[in-house]
Amino acid sequence: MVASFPVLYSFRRCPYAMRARLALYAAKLSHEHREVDLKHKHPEMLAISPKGTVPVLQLADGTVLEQSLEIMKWALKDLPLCEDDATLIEENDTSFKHALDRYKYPGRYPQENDVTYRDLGELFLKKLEARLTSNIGNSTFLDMAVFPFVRQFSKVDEAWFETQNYPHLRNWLKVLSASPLFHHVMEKFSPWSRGDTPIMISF
Ligand SMILES: N[C@@H](CCC(=O)N[C@@H](CS)C(=O)NCC(=O)O)C(=O)O
Repeated sequence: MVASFPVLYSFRRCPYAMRARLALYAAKLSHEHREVDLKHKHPEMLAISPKGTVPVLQLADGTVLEQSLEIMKWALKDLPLCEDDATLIEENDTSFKHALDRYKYPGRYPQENDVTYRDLGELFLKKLEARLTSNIGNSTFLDMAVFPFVRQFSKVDEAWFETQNYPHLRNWLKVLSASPLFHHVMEKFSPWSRGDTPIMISF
């Protein structure tokens, strides 16, 4: 059954779901929130998106958006995304995410321990640092698309990160982390079950 508001299947700590929520909340798009337990995914979600990843957004007309960037583009139709930013987002989603996962969970990739994934991740941080000399924390498409991932990277070893030469990046993380928008999207919800009173995010 299709609801009268878009329905978002989400997981609080997933960086892809976080960027989708940032976009929906920044655009003030009212929707129903369904928190997903990734170990027990809802049949309702799998029925519309069998690939089984979050976020998934089902629009009121039944259309299903099952990639975080698709959801962002739908929500932020009016926010410009320039070529350079699209290239950085692509790098975030490929080589930076690859390095982030291995830096964050070295035990999961023991065969690859000879590579310093922090160094590989820093290739991206350096580009972002250069890009952030202007226009920080304005909640542009780029900010929202990469912030959840860079935040995760910065938290793997905060003491190390604090001493590195990323003044703009650090400030950008600080501004966005302290923003009402970020606090709002990080609200905690229990996993949704059919029959629950819908959690409406209303604007
Ligand atoms: N390309 C997808 C990636 C989404 C993704 O990988 N989400 C993770 C959580 S962060 C997920 O749902 N994984 C499935 C699982 O853990 O079972 C997007 O951009 O939306």
